[in-house]
Amino acid sequence: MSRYNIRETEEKWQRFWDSSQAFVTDDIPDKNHHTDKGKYYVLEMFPYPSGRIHVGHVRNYTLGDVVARYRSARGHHVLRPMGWDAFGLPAENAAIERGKHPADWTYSNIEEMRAQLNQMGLAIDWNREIATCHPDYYKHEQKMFLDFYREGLAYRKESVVNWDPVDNTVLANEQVIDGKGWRTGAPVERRKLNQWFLKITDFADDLVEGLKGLEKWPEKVRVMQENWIGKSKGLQFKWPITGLDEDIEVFTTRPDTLFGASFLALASDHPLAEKLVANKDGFDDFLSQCQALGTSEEAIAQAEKLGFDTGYTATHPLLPGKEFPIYIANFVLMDYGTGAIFGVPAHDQRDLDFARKYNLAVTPVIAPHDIDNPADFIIENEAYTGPGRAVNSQFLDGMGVDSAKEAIIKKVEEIGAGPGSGFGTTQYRLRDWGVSRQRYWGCPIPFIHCADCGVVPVPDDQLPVTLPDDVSFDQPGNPLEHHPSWKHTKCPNCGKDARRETDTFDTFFESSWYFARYCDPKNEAIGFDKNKADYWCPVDQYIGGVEHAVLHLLYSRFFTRAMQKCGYLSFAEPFKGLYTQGMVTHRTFQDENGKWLFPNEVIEQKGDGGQVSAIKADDNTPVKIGRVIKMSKSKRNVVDPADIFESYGADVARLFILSDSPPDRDLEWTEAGLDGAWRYINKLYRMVEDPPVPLSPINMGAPKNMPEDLIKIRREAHLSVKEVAEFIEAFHMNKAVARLRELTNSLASLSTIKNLDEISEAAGWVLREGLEILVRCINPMVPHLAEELWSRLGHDIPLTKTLWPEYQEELLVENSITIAVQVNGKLRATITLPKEADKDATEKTALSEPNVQKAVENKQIRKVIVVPGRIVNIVAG
Ligand code: ANZ
Ligand code: ZN
Repeated sequence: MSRYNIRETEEKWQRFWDSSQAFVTDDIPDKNHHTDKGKYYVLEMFPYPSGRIHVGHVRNYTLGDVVARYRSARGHHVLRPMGWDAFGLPAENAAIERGKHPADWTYSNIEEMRAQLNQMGLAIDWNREIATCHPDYYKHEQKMFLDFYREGLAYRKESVVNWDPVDNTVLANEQVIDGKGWRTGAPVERRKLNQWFLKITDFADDLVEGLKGLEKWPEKVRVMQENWIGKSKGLQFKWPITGLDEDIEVFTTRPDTLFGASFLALASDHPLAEKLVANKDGFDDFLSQCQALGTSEEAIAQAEKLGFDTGYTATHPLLPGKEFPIYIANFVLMDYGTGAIFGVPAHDQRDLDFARKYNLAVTPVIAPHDIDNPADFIIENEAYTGPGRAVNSQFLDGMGVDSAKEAIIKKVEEIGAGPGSGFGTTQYRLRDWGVSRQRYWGCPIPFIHCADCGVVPVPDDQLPVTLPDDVSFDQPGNPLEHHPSWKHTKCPNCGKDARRETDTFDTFFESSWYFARYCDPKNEAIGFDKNKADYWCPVDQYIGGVEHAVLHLLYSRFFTRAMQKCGYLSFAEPFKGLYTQGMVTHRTFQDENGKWLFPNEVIEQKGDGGQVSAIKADDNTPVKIGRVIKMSKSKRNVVDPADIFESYGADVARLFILSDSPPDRDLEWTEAGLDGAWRYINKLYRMVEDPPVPLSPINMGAPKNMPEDLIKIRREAHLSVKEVAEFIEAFHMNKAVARLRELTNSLASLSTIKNLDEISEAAGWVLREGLEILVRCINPMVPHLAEELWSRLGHDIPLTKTLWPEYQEELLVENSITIAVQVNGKLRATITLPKEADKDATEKTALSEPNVQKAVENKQIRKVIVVPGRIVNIVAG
């Protein structure tokens, strides 16, 4: 029996797809194309060219491939590109550690990874490949940045960076480990530098609102984005400082708790702080304690609440005669709200911790509904943040939280607590996007600093500003800064000596618009033609890891709005559909000394009782099998896709990935699972090579007489066409595979069908029909095998040009039934009848069954009980 030569076959089809340009798409396809289903843009998050693809990539791109091949079989114009998110720190680290130029390292990694992706047999239009580190790509984003600047969407301001005091260099967040510089181990300091920002906050509200229309996004991602943007409605108003001609403006989301206030607190870097502390003893110490906390909101939330009493007090117009102490507090952030708060210890945990420490009053002003006498409601160590009724609150008493909020806002408006105050306001947690990085391997920010003219944009006709090639990494810091000549230039404005901006963009910048570049990747003049982007976008199906649920997706959504504002395109949302795939996990292994082992260093064995144990492959020493966790290099529980392609081929890997778990769940990678996929692929191959019944010739009309047993198989095949399509569209790839496996089994069962000799022609026809359906439906998952079988079934036109099968609606409705025939209470046969068959017809069919005849042989039939549609009982003796 012939065996399926996986590797040879896969390579053959890959060459064929390549030479026939099977996946090449026109920029704007001819409207009179063979179908009218319209465009479909499939995109997977592009990889960072680290050098090798990992199993997570394989899962991601397999999913994208199923969608792309399926959509194209449904008659869509499919755009499915691929490229490289090629700027970033690892290339610089390689340069520092191995003396390789970041560009050489990156481009050679791209070569290797492209070859690996090609081994997967992906339906990618490689003519559209982009690498973001190439000036042909990044020159366009420099132009965009200048346009954003002109529109007021880009600006410079002072902000805090991580500073390594030993290397005298700025560190990226990922270079700070436990508060220390990754190379020097020195405690990192906060420093202020002028940095470039993008005004994402201009779109804060629109970015929240837009989420509502993203129905094809996972709910959890929408919630994460919403939380990140953090929209709060509240009240902003002023408290006059006693004895000074100044006010403190606060922002609160709980105006209803105003009568429970017991102090005011300012951020340590609040503009008024200096004036209020005015050389008071101990403030410098307090300040350095605050500084040591770092900038992360998380750390600030965890830390002990500390304050510095300024000695000043403030009053509130609604609370005449009452003075509130003003503190500087470490838990108040300058860049949220107004940088100042009033503290209500009874109803805010931070305020309560603070009040206990500094002996401030704790007055409950909201009592839970089940408390009758407010005096019974006492706050101990836990603030009450739930619903209830206002108490101890003058005219608010008795009101619910929402009415009390409204009443206070109205009152504050009435008395007008200072100009611009007293109005309900909305605050966002979202901060503007700082895009400056003090690194070499990124896109240069196209500005020039002139002593006389200030910050001057590089004129459009001088773009791109390209990176210098001759850089050295032998001293710490930004190589662009140290380069002998690169940064020296002339001011475009006055012509005097000037200095180039040496910061480069955050690499999220490149990935914020790449989806649009793919629509017109060769355009030299502009980033992309507007019509082309408008034709293809938004991306119909975006697929990637949930780790990008916030930043990348939010930045892209902002960037699209910014591009829209500057006239680059006419839509606001880049990704109409989003799917986030789960992780790939694997067992972990450790040797006797606790050293982690790679799966391919281990032999797993099954004991008599089915228990699994393992030994080391090289010396047979025992191996401890550990938990199933996300594949990670540090635990060594990784498999190399290249090895899998080598030993099993791409289709097996693809099928295994799709079979086991729903794509949004974790997938446990196992040898057994791969074996299962491998066996199925060989089985399917044999179905065509060595069919269960002789296959009828291609393009033969349906035979006239079709027994019910065969109709049943046809029905299953046609039902599969419908269901597999539905499963794929719902991303239930595992169910689609399961359905097709069932169909395979049913087709295989043709060899055991009753009266085969008499109906062999019809059986051969049903087998062909079933196989042709099966092969077309499984093509998105295992395209090499499917193409091979399709051609072995006698088709000249490849599957890449073949449409999804049509199913016959009338076949799906079941018009026959199968019932049991018992003789003296024993099951002897099953018979299949038209649904409407009457008693007589049912009895006749039952008695003519050979097995029934055998059972009543030499006996007298005493009684035949027919329950139509259910059962036939024969009593004989
Ligand atoms: C009085 C109050 C009473 C508050 C109460 C809360 C509970 P969200 O919902 O996250 O927007 N706040 C305002 N600005 C702050 C800043 N810069 N740093 C730290 N905290 C700040 O949070 C809004 C609440 O957080 C505000 O409402 C304010 O405290 C505090 F029972 O005002 B609240
Ligand atoms: Zn100048």
